[in-house]
Amino acid sequence: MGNSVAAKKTTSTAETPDPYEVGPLGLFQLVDETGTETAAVPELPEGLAVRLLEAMLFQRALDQRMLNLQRQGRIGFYGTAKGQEGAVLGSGAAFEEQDWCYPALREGAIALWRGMKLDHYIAQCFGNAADPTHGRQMPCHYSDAPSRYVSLSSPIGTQISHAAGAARAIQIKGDKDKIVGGWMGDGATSSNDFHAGMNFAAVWKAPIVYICQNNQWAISVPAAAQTASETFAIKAEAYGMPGMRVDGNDVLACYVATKLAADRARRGEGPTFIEMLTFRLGGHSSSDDPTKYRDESIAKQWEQRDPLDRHRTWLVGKGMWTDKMQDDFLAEAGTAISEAITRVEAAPPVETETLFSDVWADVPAMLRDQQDRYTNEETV
Ligand SMILES: Cc1ncc(C[n+]2csc(CCOP(=O)(O)OP(=O)(O)O)c2C)c(N)n1
Ligand SMILES: [Mg+2]
Repeated sequence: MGNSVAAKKTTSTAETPDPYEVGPLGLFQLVDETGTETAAVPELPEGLAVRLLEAMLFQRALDQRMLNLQRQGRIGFYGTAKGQEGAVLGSGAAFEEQDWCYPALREGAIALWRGMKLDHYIAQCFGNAADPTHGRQMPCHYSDAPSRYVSLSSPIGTQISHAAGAARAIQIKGDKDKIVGGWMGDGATSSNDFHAGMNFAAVWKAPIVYICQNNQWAISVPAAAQTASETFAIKAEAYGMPGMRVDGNDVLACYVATKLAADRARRGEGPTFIEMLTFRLGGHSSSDDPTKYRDESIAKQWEQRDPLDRHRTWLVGKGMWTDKMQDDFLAEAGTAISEAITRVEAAPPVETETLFSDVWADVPAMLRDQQDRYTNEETV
C-alpha cells in the first residue's frame, strides 16, 4: 500500500492542482505538515478557514472529555476522531444544509458542524432521557434529523449502501439541489456493502460523494492487510467513477477536494470516491489498546503531522489566528462542554414507555398488546 505522505510538489504555488488530475495514485495537498503551502490555496468562503480550526479544536477537546467520561464509568463507550479531525471537518464542511450525511463512527463533528445541539450529542452517549433518540443506539451513533445526519448501524459498511439508496431516491424525486455524503473507514472497503453501494451509485450516476478515511487501521488490521490494491482510491475506477486521493491531515485540501466532488454531484455528473490519508492517533475505541498490536513510534511520527497544528500554523502565518484567540477559544469550549455534561447527566433514565413510541405511525396489534400488558403490569 502506498501510504507515503509526500505529495507531488507543484513547481509554483501560484497554481492549485486539480485533485481529479492528481488522481487516485497521487496525493492532493495544499499545505504541508510545517504549515507551508505546497500549492496555492484557492479562495475560500468568508470565515471558513477560522471556523474549521475552531471546529477541530472543539472536537479534540470534546473527544478527550467524552473519553474521560467513559473511563470514569459515566458512559459505556466512545470512539475519538483524534488525528482525523482535518479529514472529518474538511469533508463535512463541503456539504450544504439541504444535503444528507451518512457517516461512519468518527464523523460526529460533522453533526455538530451542521447544527446538532451539543447537549444532544452528549446525551446520545449517555442514552438517557435527554437523548432525543431515547438511548436506542450505542454511543457515537448519532442521528440528528434537523441536520440530516443519519445514524450509522454498527455492522461495518452498511451506511455505504444506505447512502447510495438515499442518493438514488433524491434522483427519483428530482431534488436537483440535494446530494449525499457517505463516509467510511479503510476497513469498510472490504465489506459487501462497499461493492453494493459503489456499484449502485456509479451505475445510476447518483448524486453522492463517498469519503474513505484511510486512518491505516481497522481496529488491529493494518491497511496493508486490508487490500492488495495500490491505494484505496484506485478502487473507484473499477466501479466507473473517479477516485481522488487527498492528504487527510490537510483540512483545506480535504475541503477543496470534497467541494469539487460535491459540485460535480450537484451538477448531475455522478459520484466521486475520495480516499483521505490520515492516521488514527488513539485507540480504535474506548474498548481498545493499540499498544497491543501496533508500533506506537509510528503514531508518534503522525503526531508531527497533526491536522490541528498544521492548520493553525497556516492561519497564524496569514495573520488570521493568535495564541490569545486559541487560549480564549479553548477556555470557552471547555466551559461549554462542562456545562452541557452537567445538564445532560442530570437527566433521568429513558422512560420504558418510549420503547413503544416513535417506531410505528400505526402501532401494530401485536405491539399494542405488549404495550397494554406492560402498562397493566405496571399499575397492578
Ligand atoms: C460486519 C462487522 N464486522 C466487524 C465489526 C467489528 N468492527 C467494528 S469497527 C471495525 C473496524 C473498522 O475499521 P475502519 O472501517 O477502517 O474504520 P475505523 O474504525 O478505522 O474508523 C470492526 C472490524 C463490525 N462492527 N461489523
Ligand atoms: Mg480505519
